[in-house]
Amino acid sequence: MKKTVYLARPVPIEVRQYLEEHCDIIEWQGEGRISRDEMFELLSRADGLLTSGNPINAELLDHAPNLKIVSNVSVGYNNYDLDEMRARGIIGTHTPGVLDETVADLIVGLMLAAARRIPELDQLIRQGLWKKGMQEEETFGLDVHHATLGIIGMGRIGEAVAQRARFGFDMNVLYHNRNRNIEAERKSGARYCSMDELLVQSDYIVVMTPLTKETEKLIGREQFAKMKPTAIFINASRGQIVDETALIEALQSGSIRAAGLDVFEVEPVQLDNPLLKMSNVVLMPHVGSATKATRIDMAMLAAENLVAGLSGQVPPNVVKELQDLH
Ligand code: 8YV
Repeated sequence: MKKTVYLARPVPIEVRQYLEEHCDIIEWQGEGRISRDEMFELLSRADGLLTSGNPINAELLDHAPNLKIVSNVSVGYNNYDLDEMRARGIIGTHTPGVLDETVADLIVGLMLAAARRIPELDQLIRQGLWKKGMQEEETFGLDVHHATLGIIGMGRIGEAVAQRARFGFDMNVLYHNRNRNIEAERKSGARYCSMDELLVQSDYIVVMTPLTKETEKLIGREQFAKMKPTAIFINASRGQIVDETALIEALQSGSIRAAGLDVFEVEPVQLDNPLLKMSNVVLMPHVGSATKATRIDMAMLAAENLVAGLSGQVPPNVVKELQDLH
């Protein structure tokens, strides 16, 4: 008898077809957003859940008596309450690897856009402000080539960024991580250093750590104060890793030069957020992995994780904190 999978988000047709071969799919068929009670009704019938971002907490799990596996269509899994999942013997999976290059592309795009003021100067032209006799200094940006890049969190995506920096822009790459990443050092010549040295030495600072209890608000007033006044700060990981009030203050005071952000403390970012009024900030709507090919790959990997977990196999991408459950 096929297991029942609750699709809490849409999936590409080829992924739906794959799932239908192996499972019975249930999903919200109504208009607008699903209500809490309607979601709980679907969960009450589910053996597996495919999601990206639903908080997997005690309340949700208490309404899912048959649930065996939760599959995130994302590499991050800060939506998982790992203790509650463990207490119930429910495994959680994620989608590492398939999105690394796509996210790294966006991070380099944010670096270039912030350094050369691409959105700001694009608007200058569209608003008819490009005038003969303009002072050249009005359009100056910063060089990326041969500058120093500091990567906080040298995982797979950090490694992909380091390679782009080293071989695309001849950058000097520093990194700070819980542990040395010898492979990254070998592949891109990245040099391990302390957080303080990275903050003081770097022209570009990229945060790429997972969001955990340890990394929440990792970058705050103290860290911004150590950065160069010409530093450009990039975050495409999770907004909560940064004290956003401290970031706003650093940008407004000139303590750092600019920022490129794909993630925010509150998403979607609110219209009254001061970041939206700053010309030295490049904003993207949490689209690090948002190319068609990559999102198909992520959804397919999440589906394969689900099917493996529901057929008694060890899914290939169980999150490390729950790997002993299977
Ligand atoms: C997902 C993300 O890529 O992968 C992650 O951790 O940050 C997300 O952007 C997106 O939700 C697609 O599922």
